[in-house]
Amino acid sequence: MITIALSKGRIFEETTPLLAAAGIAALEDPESSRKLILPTNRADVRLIIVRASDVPTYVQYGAADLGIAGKDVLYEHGGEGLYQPLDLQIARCKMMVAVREDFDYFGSIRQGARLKVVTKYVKFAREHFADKGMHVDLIKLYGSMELGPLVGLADAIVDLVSTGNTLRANHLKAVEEIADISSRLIVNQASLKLNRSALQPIIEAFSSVVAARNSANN
Ligand code: PRT
Ligand code: MG
Repeated sequence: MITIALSKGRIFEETTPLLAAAGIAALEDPESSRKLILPTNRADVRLIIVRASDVPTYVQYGAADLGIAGKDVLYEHGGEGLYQPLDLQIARCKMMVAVREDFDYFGSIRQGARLKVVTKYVKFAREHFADKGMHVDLIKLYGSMELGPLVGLADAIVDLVSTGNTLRANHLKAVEEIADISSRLIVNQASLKLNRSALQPIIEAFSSVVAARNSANN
């Protein structure tokens, strides 16, 4: 049995065409089903639906052979035990620093102010501000970072931005870009050694879709 760990929402949606290229289709929709283990059209393949930030953990310990996770999640996880053969170029966004529209971010940095920053992405944030030589107080949140600067919890946020609609709706502005984010295929290292003949065709099918999309965009 091959087990593939996915999160519902954007990753599941953008993975569906990749699975189709490998001849795999879920038999139920995770948005409407309450099942955590979804059978597929192939008796030897099943999908497990977990939180986006838990995908690397399931794959690391071999509870799933394959998974798909954002670079944000992989970086915070650390990547131990994971083989990362392919950037799938899906669920793209940017890791950014944002502040209130009326906050003079670069002015406060020039004055050497010690900023308070809320984020779910503590490793990204710590490294970004260390590279800039800035001392900040990092406050860990698990969601809705955008609220932090609006209620005085923080001066800045480090969060993912795709359309920018969430920032605009909350009168925030992006002031710095930290990284381009997309999702990667991750593989349990031991599974790949023991079960290469079953996993390799799936990896190759995903890889052909990515290559075809890249050449269509160039
Ligand atoms: O939602 P949950 O707490 O369960 O977990 P999650 O947010 O980690 O998972 P999910 O499914 O929302 O995201 C899965 C992956 O999609 C992330 O790990 C990213 O790699 C990627 N991704 C791509 C995004 C976004 N775009 C994105 N826009 N993840 C989150 N967002 C959020 C962002 O945090 C912000 O709150 O969407 C909001 C901003 O979006 P815009 O379009 O208004 O700019
Ligand atoms: Mg989310």
